[in-house]
Amino acid sequence: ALESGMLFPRESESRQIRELQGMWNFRADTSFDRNAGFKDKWYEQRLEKSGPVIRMPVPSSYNDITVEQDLRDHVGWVWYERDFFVPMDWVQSKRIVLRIDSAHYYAIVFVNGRQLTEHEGGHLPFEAVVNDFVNKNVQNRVTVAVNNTLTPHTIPPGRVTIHRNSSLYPENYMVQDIPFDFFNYAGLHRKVILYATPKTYVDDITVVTNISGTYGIVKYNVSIGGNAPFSTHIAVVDQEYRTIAEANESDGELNIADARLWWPYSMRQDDFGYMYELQVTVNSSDGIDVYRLPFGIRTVKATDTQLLINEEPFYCLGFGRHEDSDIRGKGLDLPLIARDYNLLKWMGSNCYRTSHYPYAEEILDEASRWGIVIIDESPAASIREEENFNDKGLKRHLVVMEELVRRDKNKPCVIMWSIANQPKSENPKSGPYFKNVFDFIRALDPTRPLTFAIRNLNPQTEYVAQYVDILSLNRYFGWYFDTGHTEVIQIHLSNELQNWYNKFKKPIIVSEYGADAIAGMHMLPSRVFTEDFQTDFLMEYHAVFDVYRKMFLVGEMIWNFADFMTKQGVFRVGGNKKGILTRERQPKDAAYLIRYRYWSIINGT
Ligand code: BDP
Repeated sequence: ALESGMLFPRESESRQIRELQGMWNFRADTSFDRNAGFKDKWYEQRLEKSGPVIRMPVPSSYNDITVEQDLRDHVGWVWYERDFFVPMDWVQSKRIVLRIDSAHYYAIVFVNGRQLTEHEGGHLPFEAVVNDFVNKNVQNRVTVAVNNTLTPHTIPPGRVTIHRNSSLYPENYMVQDIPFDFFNYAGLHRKVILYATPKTYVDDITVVTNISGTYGIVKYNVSIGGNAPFSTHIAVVDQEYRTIAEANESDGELNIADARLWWPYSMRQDDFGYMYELQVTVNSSDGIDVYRLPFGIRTVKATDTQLLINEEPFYCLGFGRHEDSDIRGKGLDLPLIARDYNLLKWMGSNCYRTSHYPYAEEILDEASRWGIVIIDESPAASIREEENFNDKGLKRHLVVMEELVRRDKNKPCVIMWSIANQPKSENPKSGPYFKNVFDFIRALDPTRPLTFAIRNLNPQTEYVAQYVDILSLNRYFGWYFDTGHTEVIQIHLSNELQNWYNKFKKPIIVSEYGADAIAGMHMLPSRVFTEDFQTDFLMEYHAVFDVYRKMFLVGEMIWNFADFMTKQGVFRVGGNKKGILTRERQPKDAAYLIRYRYWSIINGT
């Protein structure tokens, strides 16, 4: 089990934050074994003493910042470094934490030349206390080595091939093969933060809510870190800063009269995304620590035909997405985040899946406020090879799930966990492997339904679907099958929905369906890759959805919200073009179709 909490750093009267964003020094290790940095101890002195450095923005992927193909396609370690200062009063009395919100894929962190911590896995945060590492009066140096190498036992899996045939390839030519359809962007993708708390502090909070009549029931558990004896005070505060319930126990239940529930905006256009705060105060000889956790009161449940939020049926009008944009790759970008939510709302989308990895907390916290529902997916994309299904991979998968639940458990927007995307669930070995993952996550969080995105077309040879609460099907009739033939989509899709429902008797979301369209390309009658085809294609699917959403279909998600970058390949013209928006977030024709459809469904017209 994980040893501590991972509360999102929030400022309060007892907590201070210093963000270490900006231009860092950067050097890619291009030595043959990619190990010069460790061999020559680049972290022991300033990085520029080791050789030439360039300037690199944090947060951002490093791949598309320069004009060098070598850096874009680099495999192995890169090194980041910058100076920072620690306020004097922090050094005297505070617990000082260095936190990295995402470093893809493996990271080792040094402060003033000494190793502070290491972490495996992008997309999820890690942190360490730095009090014993920092200098009080002079500047400090943080050095982060990040390695993007994927193996059959990383989550997600990948493979590095070294070509030994020197008559065909340069000496020791190295390429990274990735089995998934998005570019393996790497680097310090999200914030690097230095923050301070009192030495006895709020370490973790878990909130689980329920509804009884007009009451909201708030079960909470607070864990405290540090050594001093302490007392706690818990208060539920509403959006007008009124305290509406209080307690002194660190573990308990509070009843909220006339609770305002957290609703998706599509279900309550006048009252959505309502957030309370659980204000936790710890009082000890180390001082007072205050942490305010935003939460919402809501329930989620799957029946055998429906997905219920607050006991009312919810229908997902959504998308698969990516953290992806020009230049910054997967780097956190607030203007992009805000633009995306404005576009989601413009189209009437009430829901999306964080395909194919956990997104930044800044993104999810906006979803909670916008009343947009999230299916929170693990980074387990494309577990498809024989050698992925073993104990080493499984162990890693469980750690990732635990880190994901620890980070996102209190977010009201998150209504479901997606354990994986398109594992080879027709391989008998996937059965026991995934049973372990499902049992594990159900024990961690019994309050949310579970799913994974299914590529297998045949419910008769399916080994994992039996463990889900909701079936998520990724389907490409008319695109990867019967390419260009929109006239067969309806038959295929209805058969498919019936077959899977009949076998498993569980609600279904079509979690992916989509066609590439090059923005601006038109042909009538339509052909693949035109905007016209994308529109025709979607309409065929919608005709079927409109029949089954009155039965057991609980959601539709277009692949994809926006065009995104992939590895190079003969099917990918400058990336995957299945977006109904361009990568620059401008609409293709299909966006207007979707806007009309989604809002008509929301408004019941
Ligand atoms: C699906 C994958 C998704 C791909 C999509 C496609 O889940 O990651 O981008 O196919 O090929 O099967 O466009």
